[in-house]
Amino acid sequence: MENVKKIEGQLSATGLRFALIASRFNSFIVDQLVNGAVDTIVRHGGRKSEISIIHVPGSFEIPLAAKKAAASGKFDAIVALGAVIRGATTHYDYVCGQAASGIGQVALETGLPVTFGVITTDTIDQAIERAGTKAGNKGADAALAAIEMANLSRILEKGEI
Ligand code: INI
Repeated sequence: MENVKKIEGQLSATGLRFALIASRFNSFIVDQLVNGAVDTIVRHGGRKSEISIIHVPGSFEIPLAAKKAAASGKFDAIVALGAVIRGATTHYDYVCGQAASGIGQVALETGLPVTFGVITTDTIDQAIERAGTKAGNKGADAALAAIEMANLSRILEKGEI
């Protein structure tokens, strides 16, 4: 649209530092999300040496680790990676709810971009589809969102608007 000021983050990871918070639960899926996230960061100009992978037991524990990583001041963005697959119990709903709201809360409380690469599905097949097969790779998507938000945050914090 003409005469409208467009403000958006670039998709360049050059010079940016990332923390990937990865759950060990359902690691056969989460490992693929981690691979997708690292690949996306590197393909957008980031360096592997500027990526830290922080492991937590399950998706429920991601928010606390993300909060502490944000407080360290060592990262420009955080990518939360996990896989919550519905079982026969209601555990799924509690883990999903806590992971989603906790991750969002960390971003708002700390002001650091924290993106959501936690797959929530009914079946293992659906999770596999979202971890680098038919439905793309949600880890790669979350890493791309983190790159964009880190650059957008810099623009907004500098007041270049
Ligand atoms: N954690 C997950 O990351 N995915 C799951 O599917 C899952 N299920 O189904 O139970 C899960 N549970 C563990 C949870 O995240 C905590 O680690 C655990 O409750 C200890 O606090």
